Amino acid sequence: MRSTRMFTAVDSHTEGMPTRVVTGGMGVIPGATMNEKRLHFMEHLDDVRLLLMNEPRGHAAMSGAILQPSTRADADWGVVYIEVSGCLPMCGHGTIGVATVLVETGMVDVVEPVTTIRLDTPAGLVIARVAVSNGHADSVTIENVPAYVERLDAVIDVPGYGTIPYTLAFGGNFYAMVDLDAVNLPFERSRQNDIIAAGLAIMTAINEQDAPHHPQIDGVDHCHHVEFIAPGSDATLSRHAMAIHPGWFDRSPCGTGTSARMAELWARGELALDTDFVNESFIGSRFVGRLISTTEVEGRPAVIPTITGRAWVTGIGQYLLDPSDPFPTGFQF
Ligand code: PYC
Repeated sequence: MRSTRMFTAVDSHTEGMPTRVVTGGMGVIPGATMNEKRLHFMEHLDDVRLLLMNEPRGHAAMSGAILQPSTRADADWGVVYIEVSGCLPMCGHGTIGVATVLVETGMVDVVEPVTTIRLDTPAGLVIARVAVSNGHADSVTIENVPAYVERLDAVIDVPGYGTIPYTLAFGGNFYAMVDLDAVNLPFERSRQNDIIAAGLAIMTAINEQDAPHHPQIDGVDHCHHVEFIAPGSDATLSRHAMAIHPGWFDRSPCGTGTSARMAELWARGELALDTDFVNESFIGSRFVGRLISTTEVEGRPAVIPTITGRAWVTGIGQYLLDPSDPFPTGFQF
């Protein structure tokens, strides 16, 4: 066996969605903040993401998180998120996976019944409270960065689809929320290719015609997520299909998407603080969200969301790169 790279990772899934938590092999990424590390990684180290996320080590909907030393005094660990689409500023299912792995591997001091882990993410400080019994991480509640609505009840001209109503909100990433009825598609996995095609057309139209920019987080300047809301959804229980660039669905209920959706429902006056909101994924798995306080982001009314979900450790692996491997950055099929 020969290898020029070796990464150690603990694999997990959060309500169906994988998080490959990279615990070794990366070293310290340059950057004074976690977002600077994310931007440096994207520019200079992206081959690592491609190796670990793409086939044959990953797959078309692969996602992960690289552990880093925190850059802030008030956090325990830093995280750079990686997935097939790039490096997100924040990932909810990924954070639930990271917190579960940190507890179950003993990489943090484990306290029962609740272990609190403060995470330095590119989008800001995220607090994970892990419910632990007999050493097992039973569930994780993350306190997310501020979520806010950027555009309520906007419309966009989408070639091939006409004028589509949408709401754009930030919950750690920008989400365009669109009723599935608006693109005349049913909430059925048998129509997943059509739903992805509509999602990609909508995100392309938004990015070409009116790309969003986060006022405080450098490099957050596009919409790569379309949250298609299923008929019958309301502020108590919402079902959705989350279409993600360049063409896959979140298997989990999407923590940052759930945050954006709650910000929308709050802006409409439909979701009050301290009220449970259940968000269901395309595969039927669920997160429970809550809004715990209000704040503001550069003058925009904003809310602090919490998201509760579960993750399970699925394996521990060492991922190698043999120098003769013809696919050093993997491939997408
Ligand atoms: O859970 O925030 C999330 C997420 C983003 C993309 C996939 N999952």
